[in-house]
Amino acid sequence: MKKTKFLLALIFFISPVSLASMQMDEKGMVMNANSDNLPKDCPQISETVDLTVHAGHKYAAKFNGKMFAFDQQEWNVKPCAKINITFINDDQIRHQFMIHGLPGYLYPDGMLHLELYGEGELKASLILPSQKKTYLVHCELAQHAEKGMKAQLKVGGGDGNLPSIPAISAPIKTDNYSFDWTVLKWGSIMILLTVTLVIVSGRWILLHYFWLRE
Ligand SMILES: [Cu+2]
Repeated sequence: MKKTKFLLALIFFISPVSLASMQMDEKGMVMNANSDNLPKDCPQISETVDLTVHAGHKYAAKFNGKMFAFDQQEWNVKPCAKINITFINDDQIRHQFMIHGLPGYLYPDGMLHLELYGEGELKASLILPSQKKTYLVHCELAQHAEKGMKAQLKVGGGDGNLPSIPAISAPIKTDNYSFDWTVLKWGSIMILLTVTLVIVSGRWILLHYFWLRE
């Protein structure tokens, strides 16, 4: 009897978790994809967009001080659009494509999560609500977003820019790449003294030993 109660309690406890749909294999995983369920505020799908997103180190090359990036930093779709995402990881390390702020009744934790453990490709669909909103897209692995893997998805023009999107918005905390001249203080004084000494003594040697002899 106790065992049955325990099992029932366990099932009750686990069941909300099972709402989150998840596909997983040896190369990656997709969590909370939704290709059929319309958001409450959408009478129908307004447009279907095929979106290919690349993730990799090479896409960060054009951004000063960045290490990882998506090939694009912004996408624009209509309210109630369905997006068929093809996520491609060009690196040999893990990368994610996560969209945050989605309605919780369709996407548990308000999130769509695609992840590749290395080079590869994944597909997933989602349907967006009608609200004009800017959704955060990023890779949540430690330091990947801070190092550039951050983007935004605008629905109906969005509701502004998110901070720290490479080449789109100013960072919250700016990295400083200016040269610290104070480290050169003593070094430069020594160099200046040496150069002056060489010039002065050189002139003196030339004057006294060669030119003035005759
Ligand atoms: Cu990453």
